[in-house]
Amino acid sequence: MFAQKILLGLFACAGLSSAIPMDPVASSYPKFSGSRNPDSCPGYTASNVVKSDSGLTAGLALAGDACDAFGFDLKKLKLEVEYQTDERLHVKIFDEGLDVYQVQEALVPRPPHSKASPDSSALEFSIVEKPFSFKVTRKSNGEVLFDTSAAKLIFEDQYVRLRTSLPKNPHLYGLGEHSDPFHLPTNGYRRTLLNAESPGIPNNANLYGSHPVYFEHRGEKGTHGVFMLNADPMDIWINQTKSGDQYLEYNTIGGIIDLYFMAGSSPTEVSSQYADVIGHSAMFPYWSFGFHQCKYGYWDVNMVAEVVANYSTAGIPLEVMWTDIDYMDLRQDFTTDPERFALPKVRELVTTLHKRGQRYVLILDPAIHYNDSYAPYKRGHELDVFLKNKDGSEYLGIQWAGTVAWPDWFAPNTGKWWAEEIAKAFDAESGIDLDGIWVDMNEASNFCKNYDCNARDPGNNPPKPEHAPRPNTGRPIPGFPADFQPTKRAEGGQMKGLPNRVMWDPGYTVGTHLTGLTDNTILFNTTNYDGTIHYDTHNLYGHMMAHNTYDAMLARRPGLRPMVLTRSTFAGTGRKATHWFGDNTSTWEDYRTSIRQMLAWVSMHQMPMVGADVCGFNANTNEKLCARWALLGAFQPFYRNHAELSTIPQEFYQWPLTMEAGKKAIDTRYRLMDYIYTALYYQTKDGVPMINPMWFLYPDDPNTFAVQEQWFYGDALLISPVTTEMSDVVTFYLPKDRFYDYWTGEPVDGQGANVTQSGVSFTDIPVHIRGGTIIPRRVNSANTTALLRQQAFELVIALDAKGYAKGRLYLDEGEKIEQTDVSELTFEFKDGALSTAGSLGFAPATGEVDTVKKVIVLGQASAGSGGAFDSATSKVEIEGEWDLSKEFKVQI
Ligand SMILES: *[C@@H]1O[C@H](CO)[C@@H](O)[C@H](O)[C@H]1NC(C)=O
Ligand SMILES: *[C@@H]1O[C@H](CO)[C@@H](O)[C@H](O)[C@H]1NC(C)=O
Ligand SMILES: *[C@@H]1O[C@H](CO)[C@@H](O)[C@H](O)[C@H]1NC(C)=O
Ligand SMILES: *[C@@H]1O[C@H](CO)[C@@H](O)[C@H](O)[C@H]1NC(C)=O
Ligand SMILES: *[C@@H]1O[C@H](CO)[C@@H](O)[C@H](O)[C@H]1NC(C)=O
Ligand SMILES: *[C@@H]1O[C@H](CO)[C@@H](O)[C@H](O)[C@H]1NC(C)=O
Ligand SMILES: CC(=O)N[C@H]1CO[C@H](CO)[C@@H](O)[C@@H]1O
Repeated sequence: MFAQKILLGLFACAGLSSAIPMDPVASSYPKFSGSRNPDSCPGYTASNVVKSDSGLTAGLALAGDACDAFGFDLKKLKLEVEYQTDERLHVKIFDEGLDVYQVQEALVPRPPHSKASPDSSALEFSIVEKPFSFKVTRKSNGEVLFDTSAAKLIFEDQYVRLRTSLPKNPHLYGLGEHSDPFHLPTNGYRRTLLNAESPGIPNNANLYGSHPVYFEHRGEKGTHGVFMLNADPMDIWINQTKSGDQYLEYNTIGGIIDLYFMAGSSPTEVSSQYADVIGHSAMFPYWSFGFHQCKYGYWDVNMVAEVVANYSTAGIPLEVMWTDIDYMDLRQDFTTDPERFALPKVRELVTTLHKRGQRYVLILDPAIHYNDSYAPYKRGHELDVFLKNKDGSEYLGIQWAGTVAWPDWFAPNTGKWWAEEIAKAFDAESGIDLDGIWVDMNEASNFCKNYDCNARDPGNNPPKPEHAPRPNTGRPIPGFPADFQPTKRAEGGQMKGLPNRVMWDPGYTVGTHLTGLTDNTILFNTTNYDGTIHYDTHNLYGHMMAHNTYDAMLARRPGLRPMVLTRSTFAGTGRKATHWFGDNTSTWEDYRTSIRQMLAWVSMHQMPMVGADVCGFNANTNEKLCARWALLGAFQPFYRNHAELSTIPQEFYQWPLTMEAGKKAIDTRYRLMDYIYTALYYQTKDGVPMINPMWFLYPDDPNTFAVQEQWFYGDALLISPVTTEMSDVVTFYLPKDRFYDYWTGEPVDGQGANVTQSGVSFTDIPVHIRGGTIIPRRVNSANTTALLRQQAFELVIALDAKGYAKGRLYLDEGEKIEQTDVSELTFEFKDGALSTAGSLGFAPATGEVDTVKKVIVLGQASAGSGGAFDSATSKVEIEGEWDLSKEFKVQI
């Protein structure tokens, strides 16, 4: 959540120029004085290559005079190669002295080295000693996947370059977070990874998160993935040399080279292997698939209640109500505005929501109002949880609350303090008994542009909330208590970062959409408690906040799966949190963008519970866009309508078309909830994505490689929305396969060609079932997910051309972390009969139902032995009663 106009206003009054000045303040910092000529760099020579049973090590020495292109060349490096599993190869190049920053193990736990043998590995590592380079080859077909002879390695304190050559016209994906084409450009393309406040989610720019992993698809020759575990700001160039040689090049301003090669060879296998590297997604509660409503500008608790009531009156199921920073007193975390969101009244709201089977989620920002009479600050100060200046005083910035201090997530008490504040403010008995937490502005976003900002100047404070005229407090800053701890400094050999680096304008300039590297965030020279500095750890700030919030919610609601939504992320954040795509605009362009972003997040970044702000965040939406978006969002994992302060209201009940579309969308989504919940479960278990890009299921069909406006919801439902303004026509691709129209059940034979469908009303969305699949769904929808669980099931069997189909269903209680009674069912249809198998431990709670009342077979040539047969659509429907807690067979 972000109000662009406020920031712009702030910049204007701060009067800063857009050029990045040389650091005028910190004369103690060395100025950059390198050659800026990477072509002159000598590269490295390998020696002492020692092979072991499952890898090799070597020493690397600078092969000539230092070039000091954008920093100082490191003379001695080490190479470590591990065949970790048969499908995963780990290649690490780091400084001999172990000073260079390495991402802390606790933040991104490393996968185990299972010591596979080079002989059994799908990949082969080969080394050229002089000039040093290495190659990774797929053994089965000799495909060279990675070859660093494309350019000499450069390893400096503030610049690391590694280039690999690639085949011509490579099919590359991933490298989020961005809003660029799903199928990445290959010429002159720069991907910057530098987490930043990004209003309008611009194209070709760094956004809120960093996921340095790419998937490369080579059609029938296989798919592989490459993950670079480096959190420093970086540019990844995908470009061609003058002579047309294709390459991908990492340019980081620090850290080491830490590469994980994942052999695939199918795209879903790469997803699974990546999940094994950075951690599998958490399982999120059943209710988190319900429909969510939020808006910045629900300016009092009465209005929040009114929105809930209006949804009800309109007959549109609302599962989760959210409140943005409006609820806070003076924009301070853990407070409620005494007039507009009086605590007793908010408590009453939550009690009422809970009684109705609905949920409540609130926002928190990382920045803590710097004010001695603000208890969360005071307690945090006493526990020494805030980032420090060199002199031990707290490092200050400006955020919604005005002058703020920032939690240092590395300090020993910070997690505990955060959890205690959450426990206190959201205590079920005396506070707000919320169900989930949304963490925002955690890149971290700082309204101070850079070191030139006087955070203590009340004139810099953001305007007070609209709709809430209150006295201008002015907020003079009190002096610092004497008991501040001096900041710990890094000592050598601890992988905490080299000393004496240039903080403001290192030689290599990453391509941020902000005007400077360390703009509008926590200054890069700020030291963390463990001695690392923000220069290296900046991209991990949101990741840490999200993970700490998960832990806090778990402590607050022991045993229950936390629902934490975060804006800023790093590789592995999905282990504990969900994400929305940030602050975009109510435009058709952004509606389309949400599709390709979802594809990358779910299938490549292992963050399955994602989605865009439905109907758009910034600027006014309209009835038709919002109607289409209601349907689009229903087939994305996280489904929340949310808008900015100054926009018109956009709840689904605001317009007739939107209301009709929203009802249909939610009805369809809810009936399919167990199907998608099952898909999430298998993603958490196996890393197999719950949303499939079309090429994941048709990897041999080149027509699918660049498809970014269609997707598979689960692995059975192909969604092909109308994507252009005020149109009722959509052209979409159908691979050569058997499909069925989801709405009519009619068979549609894909020809490996585009199909144009017209007359798609604003309350329709084309959906096809892929032949060969079985979809469990509820016979009816319901107003809440709790009531939904009281509906019986039906099974939709969509036969492939050979009369075969299979599917699966996972059933559990829905919210507990430790599940004891679960079912993992498989359904199979062959030789004219449906059969079930699997573990059958699920016992429905009182009122819940696990019976199947209907079996629907699509693509059946004749009536078979019973049931109603519709020859026009070749559909058979059989009613009956089958218990999912027992194995059963149905003969058609
Ligand atoms: C960071 O740099 C700024 C600007 O030069 C300086 O005022 C500040 O003291 C530095 N902070 C630390 C922790 O060195
Ligand atoms: C891509 O490479 C070409 C050829 O080396 C070069 O001229 C061009 O500047 C590069 N593109 C960008 C955007 O740097
Ligand atoms: C709720 O509905 C009423 C009646 O249509 C309308 O006047 C009111 O503005 C709505 N309130 C909100 C917050 O949407
Ligand atoms: C701190 O907050 C209190 C309570 O809101 C307020 O009265 C006081 O003016 C604030 N002090 C400063 C220094 O901002
Ligand atoms: C289908 O249409 C899209 C959009 O017009 C186009 O880019 C694509 O190449 C077409 N695919 C095929 C197989 O014709
Ligand atoms: C939800 O509740 C409304 C109002 O009580 C009712 O009309 C509607 O049928 C319910 N919807 C579902 C899907 O049960
Ligand atoms: C990717 C994308 O669609 N970005 C758009 C987000 O919104 C801003 C403001 O409308 C546009 O300028 C971007 O192109």
